[in-house]
Amino acid sequence: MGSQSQPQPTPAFKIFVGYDPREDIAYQVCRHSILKHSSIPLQIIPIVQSQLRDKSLYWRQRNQLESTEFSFTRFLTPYLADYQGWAMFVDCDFLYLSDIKQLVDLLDDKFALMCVQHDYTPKETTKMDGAVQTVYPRKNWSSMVLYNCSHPKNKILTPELVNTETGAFLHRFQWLEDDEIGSVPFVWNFLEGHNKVVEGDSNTYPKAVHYTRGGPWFEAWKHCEFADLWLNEMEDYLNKKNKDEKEEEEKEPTQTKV
Ligand SMILES: [Mn+2]
Repeated sequence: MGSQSQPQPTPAFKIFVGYDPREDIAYQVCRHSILKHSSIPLQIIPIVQSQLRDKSLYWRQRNQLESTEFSFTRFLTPYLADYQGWAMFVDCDFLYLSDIKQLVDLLDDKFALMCVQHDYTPKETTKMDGAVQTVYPRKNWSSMVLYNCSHPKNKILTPELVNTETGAFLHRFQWLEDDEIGSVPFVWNFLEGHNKVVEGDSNTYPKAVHYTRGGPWFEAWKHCEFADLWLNEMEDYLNKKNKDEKEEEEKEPTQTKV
């Protein structure tokens, strides 16, 4: 009875992927793997440092210690999402094996952000020679983050702050209290070379592999764990790309040969 409201289209879930021109193929395969497994609409946006510089959103001096071009730009995610809804940031060296919907289903608005809370704390605080062991608090937490962009605490992440704060402040989420940081299962940021699959325990099977040491797109890591999965996905990506390009060519009118 009465007027029927049109079903609203589900807004696409935004995923920002750190882009580095030296690892273009890693980005392409990561993107392909996310889209291929997803049952929900997605918008995948590469975070490209040169574009942010052109728009005057990023002006930090380049530092030799930054291992990728997105070391700091990742923290612009809530800003780039207009501080609305949830959005994800992920490094380009991830390979998705599962539907991102399973991760979106875990989102809880009581948190300002959610991530895999890896524990890197070494068992001994001093090494055998008595030297102090270097501890990196929250190491790798910032490599895959689900941001509650509309959370008031994240309003602090302006371009001004992202361009001036220290790496420690940003990577350790020091603008937040501990209880504002939610946790998701480690299989969503499964660290190659660190995390291990336990035979028969499906809770340990990776849903997203993070080639944090370097992936098969680098000669030195061609034989790392899960290298075959990444190489197969690259094949799949290249085949699809070829097919799409052929279809595009066929659509164009035949050229008259002279
Ligand atoms: Mn990484």
